[in-house]
Amino acid sequence: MEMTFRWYGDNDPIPLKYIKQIPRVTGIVSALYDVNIGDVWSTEKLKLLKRKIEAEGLKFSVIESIPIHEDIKLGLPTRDEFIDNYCQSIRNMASLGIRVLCYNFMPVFDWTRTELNLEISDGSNVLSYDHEQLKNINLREGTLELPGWATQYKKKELDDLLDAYSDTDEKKLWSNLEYFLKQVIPVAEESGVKMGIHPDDPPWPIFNLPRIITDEAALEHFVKIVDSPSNGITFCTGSLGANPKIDLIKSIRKFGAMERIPFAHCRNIKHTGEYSFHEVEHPTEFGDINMYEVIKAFIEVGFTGAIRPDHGRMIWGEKGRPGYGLYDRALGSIYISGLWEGIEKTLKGK
Ligand SMILES: [Mn+2]
Repeated sequence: MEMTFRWYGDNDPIPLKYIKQIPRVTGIVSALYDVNIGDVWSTEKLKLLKRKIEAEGLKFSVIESIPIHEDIKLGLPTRDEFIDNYCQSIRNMASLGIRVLCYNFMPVFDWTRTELNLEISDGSNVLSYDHEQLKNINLREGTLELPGWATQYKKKELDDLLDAYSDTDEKKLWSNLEYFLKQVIPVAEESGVKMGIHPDDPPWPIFNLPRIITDEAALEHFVKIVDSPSNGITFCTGSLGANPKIDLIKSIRKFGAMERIPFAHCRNIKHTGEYSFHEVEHPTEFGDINMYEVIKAFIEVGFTGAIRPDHGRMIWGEKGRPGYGLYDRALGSIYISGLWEGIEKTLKGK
């Protein structure tokens, strides 16, 4: 297992030299943030980012994420050019020895929360999702001042996009994903890159937009679309765990044994309703995810990929990017490393 940490590049208030001081963290998960969606990620830009990371003695282990242009998700005729570009980005990262690519296939919105600053009992602040609150949001009206993401679209742009998706149901989204995978995965395989799709977060449809990477059956279907070691999953315990019907441990054992988990996100959440939850500190006792069993399953299945602590709370007065402060993610990371060492040594009997 390689312990990694997400870094948002030069605009991240957390410098690499701080990340390097977290015990056992050796890898960086990063991305380019100045490339238009759909354009090729050039070797030059990636090389520059890689140099910065390596200058601190860290490794550029995972790209998270190269966004997928909406035209690909919508299956528009323009998708072919964007898919060609995506393939070229994969070849470029591979040429620099970056071998893991995390991505997602969620229409319009990435991860979605209804509150970015929920205060929990210890006085820290966390991200939360309340389904009833989300249902009351009408994207066609209002000011679009929604937590985190909606501000990235202008009103007209969002309206057009929602219209474009009006005839895209789950079946069509699956078929558009299949079209994408059948062209991209052979290139990833040839280049020695493992792609890991991030589950939809939360794993159910929102705003009448379809979401498909939502449960065990979906993951099972997904890995079969292209039977290749490059067609894998970013196993995000927080995203998948939001759906209590998913047996996380069974899924880690199943897809891990198939060697289809190149990358994992570890995060704990607490359910507050059937489709509602808030995030919590990483250890088992604070949430509904048994992190001990999660790590044990990864060890027993022989997982050798990268793990990163996922979203953390805002603690100790830290201000920063929601979910991506330094302190609580560092605590999460050392907790996961501690579990790993303890369980691994116990299993090996030493
Ligand atoms: Mn995640």
